Parts: sequence; structure tokens; C-alpha cells
Amino acid sequence: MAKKLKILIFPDPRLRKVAEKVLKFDKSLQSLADDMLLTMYDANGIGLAATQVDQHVRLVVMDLSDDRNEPRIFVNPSYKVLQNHDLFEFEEGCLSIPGFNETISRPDKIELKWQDINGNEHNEEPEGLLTVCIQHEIDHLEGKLMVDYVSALKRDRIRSKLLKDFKRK
Ligand code: GNR
Ligand code: NI
Repeated sequence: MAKKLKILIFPDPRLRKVAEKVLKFDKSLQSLADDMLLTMYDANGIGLAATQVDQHVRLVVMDLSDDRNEPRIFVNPSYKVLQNHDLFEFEEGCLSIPGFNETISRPDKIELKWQDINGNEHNEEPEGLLTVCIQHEIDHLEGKLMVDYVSALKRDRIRSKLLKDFKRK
């Protein structure tokens, strides 16, 4: 049975670790993906990177469907920005930075590569929300967070607020 995992909250230093490439496509990978999907659905998120549950491997889960019944798993995802891209602004949220939304600009045309849970390779030029969300998730695997795109002043305010909330609990 899948179990709910604890999501790390900024400024937890473990969110800064760089994740390792997945080499073994075994039962423990499937089991981590199942736990992450349950954790993501429980938190009402549209995506979750393994880094956020303190597992430092290159694994991302996502569900962009309205009915929340289209789970997707990306193993070792990577992307290249296409030459004819524009920047696209989108208001992003992050389960590791609860209560703060930020408008972030990202390239709107990428070529995405990943492996599925069995290790088979895929590539796609994604459309819409997937383009934004997969860049957000791959940032997590690199130890990068949404707050790294805002001013240091704003980042420090968010850090203080979340540290205070955390101490209150
Ligand atoms: O649930 C989430 N919503 C979201 C909205 C806009 C852009 C990215 C995201 S991902 C986020 C879940 C999360 O923190 N994933 O790392
Ligand atoms: Ni996030």
C-alpha cells in the first residue's frame, strides 16, 4: 500500500541537494512513485519532485488533468530550450513554499526527454502547463526553488514567515 510522505518546507537545506540519476528500474522505484502520487494528490498539487520528500533521485510525478485521474511519472527528465522560444509568465505555487505564489517567466518551447517507470525513453515537445510544470520540477531536482527567481528581499521575507509558522507548530 502506498503511504503519504512528509513534504519538506523552505528553507529546509535538504531542498538544496542535487538529485542522482535513476539507474535501477526496480520495485522500489515504482513504490516511491506510488507514495509520491498519493502525497501529491493528498496535498492537491499538480506535480511533485522526489527532492521534496527527501529522496534525492531524479523522479517526478504529475497530474495536470481536471479530474485528477491522469497520473504521470517522469524518470530522469531533462529538457533543451528551443531556439525560437519566447518567455511565458505564469503564476506558480510550490508545495514546499506554502502560501506564496510568484509570477515566474520561463521559456515556452522546450524539447523534453525522460524515461518511464520501466526505463523506456520518450521525448516530446510539450504544450501548455506541462512546459511550465516540468521546468519547475526539474529545478527541484537541481536544488533550485521558485524563490530563487525573486529578489533577495522578498526571499528573506518568505523565509522568515515560513520559519515562524514552522516554530509555531
Ligand atoms: O501544485 C503545484 N502547482 C503549480 C502551479 C504552477 C506551476 C507549478 C506548480 S507545481 C506545484 C507542486 C509543486 O510544488 N511541485 O514541485
Ligand atoms: Ni514545487
